[in-house]
Amino acid sequence: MFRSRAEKKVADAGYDPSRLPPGQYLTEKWPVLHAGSVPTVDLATWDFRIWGEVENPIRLSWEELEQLPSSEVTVDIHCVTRWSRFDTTFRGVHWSELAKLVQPKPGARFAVAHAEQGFTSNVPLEAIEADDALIAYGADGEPLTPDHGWPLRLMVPSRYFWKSAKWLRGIELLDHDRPGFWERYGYNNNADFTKEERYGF
Ligand SMILES: Nc1nc2c(c(=O)[nH]1)N[C@H]1C(S)=C(S)[C@@H](COP(=O)(O)O)O[C@H]1N2
Ligand SMILES: [Mo]
Repeated sequence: MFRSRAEKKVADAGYDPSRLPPGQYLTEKWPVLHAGSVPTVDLATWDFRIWGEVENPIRLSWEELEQLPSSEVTVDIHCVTRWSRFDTTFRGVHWSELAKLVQPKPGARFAVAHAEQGFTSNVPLEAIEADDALIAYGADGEPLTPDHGWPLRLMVPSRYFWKSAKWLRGIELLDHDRPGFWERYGYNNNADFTKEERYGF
């Protein structure tokens, strides 16, 4: 038996219903969600920085970022507004490649993603160290579209999708946690969708 109509729909679509986190429903489309507007980005002046609790802060141009080894992962994404999308394939640079360059200090435990227009999101460092997380520039075989974060976004599949900052410009490592944009607005700091950590601390 299914716990909900939403689970039955997942099974009818040919997926294992246990893939649907509590309180979510499956969508075939990929909705677009963000505060503010889609920023205008010029790759010629664009840069990506990593700073904070690192031995060697870096600033990469688009060309330099593109030349780093890339990898691909296929993940399910879960928005706090209750839609889930299964099997999106992302391409990008794994954190481990960037960690080789910056060398996080032993005290580095949290990451703040910095995006265009001052948007931020925070995660424990383990969340971006995970095998299936990426600093992503492609999805489903194409470059990201502007509304999904082109040229670069964070993709942290272990949390509700608001942690996955679009139009990413940098990552700051910290020895303490610092709530980001939606977290300060009342969204849950940890955002584990398996526990429905949606709102409140
Ligand atoms: N820069 C930026 N990134 C953001 C947001 C935002 O407002 N600004 N919203 C987040 C939220 S709430 C969600 S659900 C996802 C949506 O990503 P999508 O539009 O690619 O589905 O982006 C996240 N990343
Ligand atoms: Mo969201």
